[in-house]
Parts: sequence; structure tokens; C-alpha cells
Amino acid sequence: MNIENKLNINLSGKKVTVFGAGKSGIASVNLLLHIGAIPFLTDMNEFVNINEINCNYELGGHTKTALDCELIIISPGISDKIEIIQKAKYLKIPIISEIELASWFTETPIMAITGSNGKTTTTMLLHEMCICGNLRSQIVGNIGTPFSQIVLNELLGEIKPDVFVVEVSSFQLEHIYHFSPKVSSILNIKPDHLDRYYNYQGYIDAKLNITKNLKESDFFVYNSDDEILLKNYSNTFEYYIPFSLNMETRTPFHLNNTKVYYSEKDNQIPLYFLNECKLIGNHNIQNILASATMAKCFGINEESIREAIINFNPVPHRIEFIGQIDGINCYNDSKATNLDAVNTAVSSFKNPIILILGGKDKGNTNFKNLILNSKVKQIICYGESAQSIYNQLDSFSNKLVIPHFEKAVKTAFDLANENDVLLLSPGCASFDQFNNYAERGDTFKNILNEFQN
Ligand code: UMA
Repeated sequence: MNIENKLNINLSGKKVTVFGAGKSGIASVNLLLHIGAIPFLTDMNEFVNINEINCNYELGGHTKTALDCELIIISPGISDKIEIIQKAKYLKIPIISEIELASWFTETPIMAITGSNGKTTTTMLLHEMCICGNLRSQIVGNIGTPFSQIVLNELLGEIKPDVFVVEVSSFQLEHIYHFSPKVSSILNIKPDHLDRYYNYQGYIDAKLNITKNLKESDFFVYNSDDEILLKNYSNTFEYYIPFSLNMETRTPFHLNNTKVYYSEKDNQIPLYFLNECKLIGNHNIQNILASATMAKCFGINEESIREAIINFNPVPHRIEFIGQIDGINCYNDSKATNLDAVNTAVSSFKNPIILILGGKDKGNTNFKNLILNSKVKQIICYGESAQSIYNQLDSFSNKLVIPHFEKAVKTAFDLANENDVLLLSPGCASFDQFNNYAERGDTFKNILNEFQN
């Protein structure tokens, strides 16, 4: 099947194989059924739950039946290194991601955000800015709700969105052809998911794909403090809009010690004062600048942008303040699954830190690059990667290996003094002991809550 010209694509009556029966796969099947295609679902897991799915399927492995199709939709969690996908490439069967599929069936403008860190906060904040600007915004993508699911709702007439705000992962960007956001942004690029890519450049290339179909009438918002982005987007096209913590002439918003203000206005009218917002740390100011710049490109007025910023509550599991327990300031940063996110968290605090690191390594993370400033007074390494992290931190002596998560948290709490920061910022995936980072974060909170009684 030729998918080069989007206008000529017609999936009606066409056999389409969907790889992966998770959220993305099920949403893709339902959208395909609606538009009259003939989906076939394939999953390597024998026990995956596929209740109420109305198409042929195979579980427990991908067989050659999966290649009897004209198009493949691949779920984000599935690497294209697997043998059957390599075969599909050899057979020249087009392979697209689930967000690509969804984008074929909607005319609603898309604002898309990617980056190694800060995606979820920025996506949620931008969505709030749209709502404050009286736009019917739908938040979708890597954040949890597949884009295809909501596009199907739109096709069914159940919703009439003005804009889709899409959080996009590198995995979802691997197989895009026509996906073309009106406003897109890359927040930062730092080493992550190195177990998935042949090398760091492979990950960078996937992220940069977000601008693949950028037109002059679109806007691309990027962090000009990020070396990789600066290098790749050095052209000063009018539709490349930077944001920065430093003084830059081309940014729509500027920052000083107390406020973010509009650059256009001579009298420096503040967008907001830093102490008006509950999001702490420079990384969050970057997230705010990114979402405000995107909102402005989309035509949302500054009053609505401001309203969203000052009413925004931090997202759970991202440097989330749990509370003060026995005078110890407890923070859940379970979503920090790469080293850059840990360094960001460590840099956000002034008080001594007891840091819990560990879990399942995502491939060659170099913990020697951890910022071990004088604030970090104790490190507890837990999980599958505990011993390896411990060995890598050879210049730091106050460290312990406690593989079991609950024991690690309890020990960290025992070692903390009044006014210290107890920080779970693991720098690794959660899958060795939990289903996902949210479960790990919730478990952390539950363990600490026991100390509160
Ligand atoms: N599977 C196969 N063959 C394989 C490997 C896996 O069949 O070789 C099957 C598994 O058995 C499973 C299915 O694929 O049944 C899972 O697919 P999936 O991992 O793509 O999961 P989904 O449920 O579709 O969720 C995906 C995203 N997951 C991943 O990217 C890993 C979700 O992001 C996203 O919220 C959801 O689509 C909706 O868009 C999660 C995530 O961890 C939160 N993202 C990563 C991150 O944020 O770091 C990128």
C-alpha cells in the first residue's frame, strides 16, 4: 500500500495488522473498525486481556499471519528491531505508529510536546491554558489516553474539540509520515531509553522527527538552552520560536529574578511572579515558558495563560511534595526514570538530601554523572540496579545497598533529620518491582504515611 500521499489513503476494506494489544493497540483496532478496515491484532503475551475486541487476533507470539496485510500499526512499546518487524520492512509493508494513524482521521489542529523530561507537566499546563482561553481541548497521547481513542470519539460526534494537546514519546515518533502539529515543541534532549536504540543518536533522531512535516504556517517552539536543540535548530526561521532561562532577544517571554514578563511590552508587564506559582525549580520555569510560548503561538491571550499558570497544581510523581513528616520534607519524584531528571530534582533543593535511587536500569545509565553536590548527604540504592549504582558512585561514601523498596524507604526515613529532604528520584524504570512509576510513587507515599500515624 502506498501511503506517500495522505489524500489518497483509503483503508476501507484493507487488511491492517496491529502489533500490541495494550491501550494503543486496542484503540487502533476500534478506530480501524470504524473506518471500515479489517484489523488483525497480534500480541506476544498469551494472557493479555482483550475483552470485547471485534476482530481476528493471535496471542502468545507474532506469527507470519501478521504479515498478511497492507499496513502495520505498531504500539509504542514494541521495538522495530524485533524479527517480524524487520521482515515486514523487507516486504515493504508500511509501518506507522498509533499517533500517525489517529492524525489521518482528524482535521482538528494538534499541539504536540516531546522531550526527555517535563513532557507531562508541560502538556497538562498547555491544556489548562487552552481551557482558560475557552478552547475545547483534548489531552491525549503518551500521557495515558491513546490519540486514536479520542479521534474515534470525535468521528462518532461525541466530542467537538478545538485542539488536541498531545504528549508524544520518542517511541511514538519513530514511525510518523504525515503527523503534522500546528504547534510543536521539544523541551530538552538528554540520554534516555538507551536500551531501545542502537545508540544515543538513534534516540535524538526519533525526537527530532517531530519537525519532519513542519510548514511555514506552523510553529516550532524549542529550548535554546539545550545544546542538542540549539545545534539542530540554529536557523532563525520565523516559525522557530525559542524559549530560554537566559536573556534571548527572540523569545516571546523573558525571565528575571522575580518574574516572567512579556518581551514585547516596553514596561515589562509581568506574565506572573515566580512566587505566584506552585511549580518549583528552574526545570519547571522551562516547562512554563514552553507551554506559554506554545499557547501564544496558538493565539491564546496572555490573561488566560497567566490564569492557568497561577492555578496549576504540580503533577503527581514529579517532585511532588508529599508533606512534612516528623519535620522531614518528603518528595515523590518516581517519574524521574533517567539521570537528567534526578539531577534536575537534586538541583531544586537547598536543604540536605537523602536520595533513593534504583529500580530497573534502562540501559547503560552512567551514574558517575550524578550531581553529587554538598546537599546530597546519603544515598540509598534499591532494586535490580542497586549494586551497580553503588559501584558507580565510587567517589561518594555515604551510600547503602538495600534491594527491597520498602526496606530502602524505611531506612532512608530513619537516617533523615529534621528539615532534611527525603527524595525518591530513582533514575531508573520501575518494572523490576512495580507495574509502572505511578505504582512505585503511590507505594512510596503509602509507606511514608505509616510514619505519620
Ligand atoms: N508487545 C508485543 N510484542 C513485543 C513487545 C510488546 O506484542 O515485542 C505487547 C505487550 O505484550 C503488551 C503491548 O505490546 O500487550 C503493550 O504495548 P505498549 O507497551 O505500547 O503499551 P500501551 O498500553 O499501548 O501504552 C502506550 C505507551 N507505552 C509505552 O510507550 C511503553 C504509554 O506510555 C501511553 O500512555 C499509551 O500507549 C497511550 O498512548 C507509557 C510509557 O511508559 C506511560 N511511556 C514511555 C515513557 O513515558 O517513558 C515512553
